Amino acid sequence: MKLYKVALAPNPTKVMLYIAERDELGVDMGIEQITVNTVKRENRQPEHLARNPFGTLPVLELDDGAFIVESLAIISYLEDKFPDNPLISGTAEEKAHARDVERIVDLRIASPMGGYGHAVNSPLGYPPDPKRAEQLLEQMQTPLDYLEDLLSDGRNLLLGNRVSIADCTLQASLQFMRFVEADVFGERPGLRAWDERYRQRPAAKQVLKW
Ligand SMILES: N[C@@H](CCC(=O)N[C@@H](CS)C(=O)NCC(=O)O)C(=O)O
Repeated sequence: MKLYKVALAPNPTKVMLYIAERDELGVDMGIEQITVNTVKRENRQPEHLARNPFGTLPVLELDDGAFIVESLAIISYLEDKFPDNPLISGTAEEKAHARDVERIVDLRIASPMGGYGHAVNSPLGYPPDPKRAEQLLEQMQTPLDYLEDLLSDGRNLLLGNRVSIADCTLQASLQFMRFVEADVFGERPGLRAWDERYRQRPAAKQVLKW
C-alpha cells in the first residue's frame, strides 16, 4: 500500500500520526509513504487527479490499485484490515465515544482552526482577515471547553490513558497552528499540558516537524 501525503497539512498528518501510533503498538502495516508537493501544485496534476479527482491529500492506494481519499475512511480501513492493537477499541459504547470525540475535534475545532490559521498568518499568502479570525475563534470556544472538561479528570490523553484517533486529529491541526505562530487554547491548562505530553510521544517525534 502507498500513502500519498504532504508534511504540515492536517489531514495527511492525522493519518501519518495514526500509522506511527499503530507502529508503536507493534502493528507494521507496511505502507510506503510518498510526498506529493502541494506548493508545486503536484496534487493538481493529472497523475494525482487520477488517484483522487478532488486533488486532496491524503490518499491511500491499496494493493489492488483502488484508492481511498478521505482521511477518516483511510483510518477506518486500516483499523479493519489490521485488527490487532487497534486505536478504536473496547465496547460498542467506548468505540462510539472515540469516534464521537474525533468528529467533534475534526468538525468543530480542526476545520475552523485551518481557516483561522489562514486568517491570521496564511502560509499561502492570503491577506490577514481579523474579523474572520475572531468569528472562527469564537466557534472553537465550546468544543475547546468540551475537551478541557474531558481532561479535567487528570487523564493523559483525550480518551484516557490510551492514544485515540482524536489525539491524532487534534495534534495534526496544532502543528499547523505552531507553523503559523497562532494559539487558540486560551486559558485551558488541561489542553496545554495534553499538548506537551502528546508531543513527547515517539509517534509525534517521528511525524511532527513543527
Ligand atoms: N475531507 C478530506 C480533506 C482533505 C484535504 O482537504 N486535504 C488538504 C490538506 S489538509 C489538501 O489536500 N489541500 C490541498 C488542495 O485542496 O489543493 C480528508 O479528511 O482527507
